[in-house]
Amino acid sequence: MKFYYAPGTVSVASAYLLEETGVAYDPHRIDFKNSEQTSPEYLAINPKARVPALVTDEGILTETGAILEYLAGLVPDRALVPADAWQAAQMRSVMYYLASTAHVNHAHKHRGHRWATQQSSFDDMTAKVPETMAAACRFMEDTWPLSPFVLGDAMSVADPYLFSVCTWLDGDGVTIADYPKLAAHFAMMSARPAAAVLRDKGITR
Ligand SMILES: N[C@@H](CCC(=O)N[C@@H](CS)C(=O)NCC(=O)O)C(=O)O
Repeated sequence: MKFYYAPGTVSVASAYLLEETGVAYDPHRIDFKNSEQTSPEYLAINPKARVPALVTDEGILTETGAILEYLAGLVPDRALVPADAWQAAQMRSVMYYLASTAHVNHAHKHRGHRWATQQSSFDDMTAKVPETMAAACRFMEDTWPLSPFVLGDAMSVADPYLFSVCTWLDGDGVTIADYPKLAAHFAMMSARPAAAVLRDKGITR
């Protein structure tokens, strides 16, 4: 499978799971500095002009949550989506929160042009990011098990998703050490072999 990513983005979540599961993939880096995500060639792959995108035998898949669940389905023995309906819903609750709140908070730092046109609006949005990301961290710390995995004893696809978001915290002005459970989760995920491979490949910084 061909996997389109950019270092330091949410595509790290899918890259992590690809490494964690051992599913074979061919990584293809999209050069944000040269706006490759808006090139005609890439728009033919993902018309949303975003990463990640995964080219499978069945078609092209976008959206982190969908890619993660697809990969989990390829390795059913790993049980990365809980069989229990309540646990599976808890996992999706985490993932929807990361996608619709934490990621959107983070995007206000450099992607203000999605929502506004004035430089003063961009500046205001950027200035707010440490506060909104800290609020997200407080919510996650106080609400999720995170012991050691997001859902508790067993790893799920929510774990690499949270890992990718935590790679942003330092740059977003948040001190992860202020959130001991989150910090322990990030340290644990950073110490797994999959994370080392991502560092070697330059997919995480
Ligand atoms: N909901 C999408 C969001 C993907 C997304 O926003 N990716 C960002 C990187 S974190 C991107 O490709 N940005 C390119 C741009 O804004 O030009 C997902 O979770 O996969």
